[in-house]
Amino acid sequence: MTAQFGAQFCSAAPDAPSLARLQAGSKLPRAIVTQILRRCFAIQQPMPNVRRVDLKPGQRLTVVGDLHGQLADLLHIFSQNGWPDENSLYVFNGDFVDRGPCGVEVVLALYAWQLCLPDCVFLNRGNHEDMSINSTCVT
Ligand SMILES: [Mn+2]
Repeated sequence: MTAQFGAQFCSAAPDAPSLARLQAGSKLPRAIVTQILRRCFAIQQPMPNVRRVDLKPGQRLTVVGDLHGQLADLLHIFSQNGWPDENSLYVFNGDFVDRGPCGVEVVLALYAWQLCLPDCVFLNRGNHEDMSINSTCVT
């Protein structure tokens, strides 16, 4: 998975596995979804429960919370604030899913970015990423 995968994933490029296509009702190829989930599990499993974010000079940090399946909101934030990179770190404070219509797409986009830039994209699990909550949440 290349460092550009996250941007490609979120772009509207015709040859990219893009979220814009997902929004239009297309499905991602199973192989891509499986690859994202497996690779993300592999890098997340050894991570500590609490990850410290130390900003270096020139770096900025954006904290995003409660996306709740709102893919349009995530893409709007990226369009206004820029893609994550080594000078623009993001912390996503949980509640990625439930309530909104695109929880799977939001999670896959966040995972894709974390895979590409694990030291720039931080994901904190919210209570809606707990089985007991999201198995009972009605949208
Ligand atoms: Mn919430």
